[in-house]
Amino acid sequence: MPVSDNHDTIFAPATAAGRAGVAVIRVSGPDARHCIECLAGSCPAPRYMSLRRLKFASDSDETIDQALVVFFEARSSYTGESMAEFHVHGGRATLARVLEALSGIPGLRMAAPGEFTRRALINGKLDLTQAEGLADLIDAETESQRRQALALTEGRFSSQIASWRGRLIDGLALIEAAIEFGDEVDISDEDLAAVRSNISEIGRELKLILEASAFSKKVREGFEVALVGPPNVGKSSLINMLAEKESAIVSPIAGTTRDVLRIPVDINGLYVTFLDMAGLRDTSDEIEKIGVERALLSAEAADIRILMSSADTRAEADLVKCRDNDIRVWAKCDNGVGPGDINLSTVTGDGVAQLLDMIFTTLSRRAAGSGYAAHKRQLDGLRNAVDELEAALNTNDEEVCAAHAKYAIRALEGIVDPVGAEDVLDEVFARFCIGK
Ligand SMILES: Nc1nc2c(ncn2[C@@H]2O[C@H](COP(=O)(O)OP(=O)(O)O)[C@@H](O)[C@H]2O)c(=O)[nH]1
Ligand SMILES: [Mg+2]
Repeated sequence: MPVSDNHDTIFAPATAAGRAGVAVIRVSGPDARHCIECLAGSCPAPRYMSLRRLKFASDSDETIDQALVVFFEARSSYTGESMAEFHVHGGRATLARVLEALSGIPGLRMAAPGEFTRRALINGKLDLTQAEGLADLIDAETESQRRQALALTEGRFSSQIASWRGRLIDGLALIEAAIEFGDEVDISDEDLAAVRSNISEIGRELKLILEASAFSKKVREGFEVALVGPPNVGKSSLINMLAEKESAIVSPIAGTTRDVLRIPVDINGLYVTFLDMAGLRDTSDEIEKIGVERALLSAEAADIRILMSSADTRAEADLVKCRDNDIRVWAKCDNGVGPGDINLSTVTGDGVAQLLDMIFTTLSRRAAGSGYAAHKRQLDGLRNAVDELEAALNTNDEEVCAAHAKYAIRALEGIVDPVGAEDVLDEVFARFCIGK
């Protein structure tokens, strides 16, 4: 997409396509007021909603709809440009006709995906981490995703970066003064030592965010919980119960499940994907063998494994090694209880709530200190800054130290404002939908 040309006026539906009570169409650019005048006759006072009869064009007798119309002046709009909003009835035909009317106005064009937000960014209404947060907010399906995205959108990460940047600039000023005017101004060794310890403290804080980011990333993308056990232990029955539908084939024939099946479940606001897979056993069936290999790989990569056993199945010992976060489940406890963290039955429903609770507790324990930086781009920037800060501390040469501190500052700045990096912006805004 080309850099937004602020002489263009763009429009797009802001609400999802399909049948709905109301559909909102947004317009941004210098002709926003003119659009309202063309379709609604006159422009209402800024930020006041007004009920208007929309005409197909200023000289047309055709009424398209009764709609609420709002005008925003450039300084107080989402994009930082003049904006108009038409809240029309949400039928496909109405929406299509209003869009047709708008495209008939000279100088107007349909917006590209994310173009409204891209204009907001160019006009300084938000920075790139906030824009990334907005895209996440629109995609958020669970509570934890929503909270994390909102923190990013509200600029929590940006202000954190601004504070690191400010502290580094203060330190850098002192080092540079020592280099330039060491003979004239009185900068003690203690002052320089304090700058170094400040740099090291900032490096530590950055690393904490990076450590927490593994969790933030999982909140954004989802955790994986693998159901592991011998054939017929009841893995597919359990996943169907969790999914509240028949997703996996359940049968008394061992070796039925072969592909890895992924079922998303919302556990108290955490986005968790359960993996059902082939039962682990030695088998001579070539296809089942591939299923078992895939199962072992998926189990290895999962955040938590539910290791299942039951009275009527024989575990093939040592196929998976037990890990810290594994949960051991004794299945089919309606036939009698057994060893394990939880006794569970998909027939009576016993133990299922307890299992979900345990998964939630285990995952939220890892949430301690979780942050909001979850995008690869943001994390790469933090890593670069950490490397530069470490290099700054690893030298006794003040000039080299100052140079690395400067690179660290630049790496941090690049996270919120990648100046001139159009490809980075293209990538971020490609994730947006049209109309945002
Ligand atoms: N009694 C009892 N039978 C179960 C339970 N869960 C599953 N089964 C039965 O065990 C057999 C294997 O179940 P399935 O879910 O396909 O096991 P998988 O091979 O581990 O996926 C089926 O006949 C199920 O009806 C349970 O909790 N109690
Ligand atoms: Mg199965």
